[in-house]
Amino acid sequence: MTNISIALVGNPNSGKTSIFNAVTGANQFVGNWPGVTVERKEGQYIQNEKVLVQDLPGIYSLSPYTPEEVVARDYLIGQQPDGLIDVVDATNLERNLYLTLQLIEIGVPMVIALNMIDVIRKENKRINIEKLAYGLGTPVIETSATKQIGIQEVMKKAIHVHNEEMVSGQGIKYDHRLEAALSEIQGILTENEVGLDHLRWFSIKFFERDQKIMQENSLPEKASQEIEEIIQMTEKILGEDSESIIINERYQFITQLTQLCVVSTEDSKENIS
Ligand code: GDP
Ligand code: K
Ligand code: MG
Repeated sequence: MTNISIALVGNPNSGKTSIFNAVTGANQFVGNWPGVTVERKEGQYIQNEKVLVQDLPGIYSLSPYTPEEVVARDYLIGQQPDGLIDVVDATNLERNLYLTLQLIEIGVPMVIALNMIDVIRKENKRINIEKLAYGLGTPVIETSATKQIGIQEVMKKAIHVHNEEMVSGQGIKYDHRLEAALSEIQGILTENEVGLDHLRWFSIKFFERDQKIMQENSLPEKASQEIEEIIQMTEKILGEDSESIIINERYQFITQLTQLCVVSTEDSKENIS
């Protein structure tokens, strides 16, 4: 049987290393990613040595503006882990979900570890994980790395997601005018056989005019021009530059979703009476 690779990814201080330590125990190898002074941590799953777990560097985005973002993005796109555990700090849900949406856009099978759930419970807050999972199209499991809640479940789910070859997040849709532009760009990329493994991700990156992606995936002049025309038309219609359009759409989606999902216990009592 071949190895299964599972990667932990998330914002700094969301609890990745705590979960990594809990699932790998002493079976860890520490080094650096090639060419950069970014720490690389890999380990074998305590319950199955064929499962290799990566503790990816903490990041807020896949832009990539920092060496950590470059490492994480290259790994996710280039090496393609079999499963991804997105470690989300539940006490900072809105900020953390900004990265989550980008991971969903890539389309790697993933599961969300809604970590620090002990703090949420202590603060008498409640996050409706069914609504969160439904809204994101991704399984969500509540975890606490310090209280050892949900950790093995999240690993099992990540391996299961891999086995079922489930690709999450096909359901997230932005403004219909942006979606029209993205689907036209997808068509052009498909014709030119660019980014076929991660079409939604690549269409968004081309829409953002991501220099690194455009350089690494060169298109014929005519195709590039067509894409540029689509971008300029959408910018005109929506009245913003393309990068801001994407940022705003992501934040709007997140704001609406968190309003649906996060309830304090006080609120829910008021609603009943
Ligand atoms: P990383 O930067 O994502 O690797 O995060 P760490 O694993 O280093 O955790 C950051 C801090 O949060 C540490 O002080 C941890 O002890 C703490 N921490 C991690 N997970 C939890 C959790 O589920 N609950 C609580 N209360 N603290 C946690
Ligand atoms: K840390
Ligand atoms: Mg860490």
